Amino acid sequence: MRFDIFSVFPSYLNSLQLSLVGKASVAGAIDVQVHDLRDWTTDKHRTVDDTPVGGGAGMVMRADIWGKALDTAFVEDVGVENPRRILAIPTPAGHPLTQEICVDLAERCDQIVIACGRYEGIDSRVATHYDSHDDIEVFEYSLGDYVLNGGEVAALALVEAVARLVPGVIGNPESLVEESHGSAGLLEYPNYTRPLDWRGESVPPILTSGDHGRVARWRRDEALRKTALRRPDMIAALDASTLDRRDRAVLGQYGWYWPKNPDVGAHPVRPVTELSATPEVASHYSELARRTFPDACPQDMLASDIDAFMDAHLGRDMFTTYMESADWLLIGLRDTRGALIAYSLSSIPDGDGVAGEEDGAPVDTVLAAGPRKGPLIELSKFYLDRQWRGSGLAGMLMTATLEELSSRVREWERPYLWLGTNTGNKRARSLYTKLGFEKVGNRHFTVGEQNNDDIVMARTLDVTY
Ligand code: 6GU
Repeated sequence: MRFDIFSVFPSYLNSLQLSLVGKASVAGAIDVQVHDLRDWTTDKHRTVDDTPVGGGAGMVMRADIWGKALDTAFVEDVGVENPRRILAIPTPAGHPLTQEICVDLAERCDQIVIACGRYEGIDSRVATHYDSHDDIEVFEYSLGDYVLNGGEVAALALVEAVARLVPGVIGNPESLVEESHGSAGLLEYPNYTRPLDWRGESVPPILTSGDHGRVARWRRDEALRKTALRRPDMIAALDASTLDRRDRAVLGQYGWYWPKNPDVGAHPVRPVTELSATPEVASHYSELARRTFPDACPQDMLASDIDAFMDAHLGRDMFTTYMESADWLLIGLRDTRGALIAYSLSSIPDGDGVAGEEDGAPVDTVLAAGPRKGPLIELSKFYLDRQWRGSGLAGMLMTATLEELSSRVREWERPYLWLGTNTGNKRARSLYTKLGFEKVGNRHFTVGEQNNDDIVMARTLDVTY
């Protein structure tokens, strides 16, 4: 790989003679040539810039000087036939430079020519001109969202990032595998060495346990945590089908979820809680309700009864009522694209919080079941769209529901949340048990003509599972 760097401060690039890049040059794995742009000027003052056409502050570097300089690099024999050449131009207005791009450049290029601008940059025709050459690709790149005085630091960064990926430059290519921005798509886990105790800080004991499996798992947990905190954009770009149960437990703590059996290439999402939905989105709720309600009904229930029930309780108008009434709490979860993926609906008794006996509300059942006192809130609906079941999202929805209910009934003494679920719905029962509910009794629940046996479960509002 050959690098040609053009700058008005060539000595800025002397550091390329140091360290790994310097050694790789001496060994011949790479060839780095630095050029002084002023060598291509013809006037006494060796001028490389002029005022911007159209007016404005600063100076712009001249296309004619750059053209003469760069032409000399692009006719260089770089030791292969039909070399693949890149003109890299550092600029804060460029594409963000990434590890993926560096890997691609290291694999695909024979020569990288870097044109370091100063002042307000290089006349734009330079990029356009070389881009029109079939054998040259122009790549304008940026190191990040801040402004440097010139491209030299960015040239050093590009040479170092690409050169270390050229075969023969790094002694142990294995060290490239686990590093940040490597194939795992995560930031690297923290590293430690001796002394094991330093200024009162010790090395995590698991690392000295000798248990390689547990060390690997700990490192992955830490990499996931660090990435979740610092680079949520990288979590959102992960392939969810490559993440395991333990990954889910870690990322769930930072609000990330994905369907239980994600398609290959599906990404984790950080659902957003919708606490005060307004009637414009009532149809989102009724559509989700109509998709999910039949799943909670017993096998033998008549489709016509289910439809009639949904018409009466889960239509758009009903959701508008739930949204507008202080007696109901409706909470939704939306995915990254804004689609509604889960909701809960709670019925809050008014006044002093003493519930009435509606629809077989089992006040007595719940109160009789234990040393419980206080008003009862009914968790009337708690539904996740199908692909989200078993994803852990139910925990997020329950936490949001409990927290919001707690804040609404702060003055109540020991409030309880209860629900009825069909006796045959084992999945729901085991979920509610996981979410802190206990069975406290039974009730009958009528859908259409049919009488259904429900179990009644209850829990306190404090958020601990
Ligand atoms: Cl590549 N050049 C300059 N001048 N400033 C920058 C940059 C590049 N990347 C971030 N800031």
